[in-house]
Amino acid sequence: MEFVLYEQKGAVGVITISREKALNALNSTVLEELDKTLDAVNLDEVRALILTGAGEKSFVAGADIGEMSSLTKAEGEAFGKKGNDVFRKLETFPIPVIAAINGFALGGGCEIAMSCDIRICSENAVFGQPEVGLGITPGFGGTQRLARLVGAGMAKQMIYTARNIKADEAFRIGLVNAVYPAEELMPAAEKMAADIAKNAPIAVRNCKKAINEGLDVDMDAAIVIEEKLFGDCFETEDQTYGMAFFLDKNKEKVKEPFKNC
Ligand code: DAK
Repeated sequence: MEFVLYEQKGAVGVITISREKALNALNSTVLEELDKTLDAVNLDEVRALILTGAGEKSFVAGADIGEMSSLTKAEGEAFGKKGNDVFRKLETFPIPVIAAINGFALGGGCEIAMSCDIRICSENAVFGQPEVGLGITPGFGGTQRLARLVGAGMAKQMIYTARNIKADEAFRIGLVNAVYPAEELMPAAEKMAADIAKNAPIAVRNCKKAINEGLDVDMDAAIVIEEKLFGDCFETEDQTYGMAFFLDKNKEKVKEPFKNC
């Protein structure tokens, strides 16, 4: 791959968008490579993913403005579909994805981070949806995901003004869960991913599905989704073992890793 690196560290996979010269901006090749990388993740072994950008300055500085500038309407639509498909693949990926945001997360960069389950960032991170200043609307889900994450009022302010915000403000409005000094960001992401990977994989996957699918429907339907996914955990080796371990009064016992994926 030219612009996307993938490394598996035990049960954690790390995807790095690596196009530093253009601050990791998303061109068609990056989007295609991201798609292929996700397809190649070994879901029998990997239980959580981290998505980050190469270098110290930028996570992703948006969609590639050079590539987009000369698109026709039909090409713009095709480019948008390519992005939306890969963002949706990330959002619905069976295992949790943590965005480790190490600098600029603008336009498509903010949007790809919002397609991940959890966002943490470095102190130098900058977030924004600058699209209206370029004559377009956010096109990779920004109008939808930002409003769901930070509320319609704050999303509208950020999108209409195209004003960037810094890490502390992103934390204050709930766009990121935590802010770290730059050198502590990846260790924190890896620790969080490892904490997730320790838990019962079928249960974690079902939690992701229940939260995502439940948010799209009313509470009565959401509870039915939860019931189904809750029931689905029973009779799995992990559920049998996890509960038996709790009930076992032997203080000397050591918890075994969960096995199923
Ligand atoms: N695209 C292409 N190249 C970019 C880029 C981008 N988004 N951002 C930065 N670069 C390149 C710069 O052109 C420069 O290249 P060289 O001149 O060295 O060749 C290099 O990265 C370093 O950038 P700067 O020299 O500008 O670095 P600074 O530190 O001075 O500034 C900056 C950093 C991040 C503030 C600045 O680069 C900047 O404002 N970049 C643009 C940020 C931006 O506006 N991003 C949003 C893009 S719009 C769609 C769906 C989605 C989208 C579009 C359509 N459809 C449904 C069809 C998404 C749109 C967007 O994301």
